[in-house]
Amino acid sequence: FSVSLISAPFSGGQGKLGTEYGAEEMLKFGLANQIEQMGYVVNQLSIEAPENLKPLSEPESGNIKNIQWVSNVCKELSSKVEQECRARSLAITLGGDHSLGIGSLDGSSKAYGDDLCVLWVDAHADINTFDTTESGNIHGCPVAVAYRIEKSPIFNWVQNNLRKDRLAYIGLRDIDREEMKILKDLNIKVFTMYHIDKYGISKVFDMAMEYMNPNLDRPIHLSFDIDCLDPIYAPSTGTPVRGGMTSREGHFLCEAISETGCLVAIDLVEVNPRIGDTDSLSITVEMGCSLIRCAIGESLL
Ligand code: DIR
Ligand code: MN
Ligand code: MN
Ligand code: MN
Repeated sequence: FSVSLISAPFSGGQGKLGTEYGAEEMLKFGLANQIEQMGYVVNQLSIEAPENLKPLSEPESGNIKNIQWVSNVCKELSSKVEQECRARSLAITLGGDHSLGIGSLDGSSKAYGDDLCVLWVDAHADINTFDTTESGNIHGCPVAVAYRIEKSPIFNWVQNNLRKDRLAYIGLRDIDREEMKILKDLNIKVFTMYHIDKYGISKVFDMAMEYMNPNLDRPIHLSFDIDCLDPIYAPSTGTPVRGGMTSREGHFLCEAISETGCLVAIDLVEVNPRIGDTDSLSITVEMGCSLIRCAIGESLL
């Protein structure tokens, strides 16, 4: 069984420099070696350098930042993720910011078709359209773009069979008003921090599976924004929100997904080594690596 680590050193989906170093820091911490020690064959690859994918100029796009650049980078990532998924290697995208989810979901869904189930684990819903976004940061929009809720022609290469009834969120606690409306109108399955407090993370995971993958026979893509965790456990990230998941809740979730045997792709995004001091950095980077290892079975007997 093999694992593909796909570095995606990109920060153009949001306003803070630094997420482009997330992948590098996790690799420097020894992630590839750690996964090899677990007995996997590791393929290390990288997307084409985002600097080389920068358009000469951006088209007029209202307040949306770097729209063509984000599109180019995500298209490149999509082809890498699709290729690794088709080779039946577990495709792990090391971000980078969460706009990359447009590319990674497109790639895995092109490889696995409409069976694909997506768990979006995040403090934020990331489902703004280009009309509803207040920040203009595309890392707040990837779900809308990937699921064709936002149909901007710049992203017309996004043509996949993702199904909104095979998507569930876990960990939300900072949802924009317009996002709330989209989630309700489209009847999307959401487990917020309230549900984690009320039922516990184990029950929440079971409910998510019961909803999208009751027989555990469909492939799962885990899109993990490190800011789903409380900032105590992941301080080096661009948009921290208090009241998040504990370290154990995050790890439990990864272990439970691993236990299904259905995991085919992971995104680990929004680690920003430029935010906070060196302690914050090592806490966050170690956390990212540890979560990935748990998701591929480190702590299962
Ligand atoms: C906000 C924040 N909803 C936005 N989103 C973030 O910019 O659209 N996503 N931080 O990760
Ligand atoms: Mn987030
Ligand atoms: Mn907000
Ligand atoms: Mn996110």
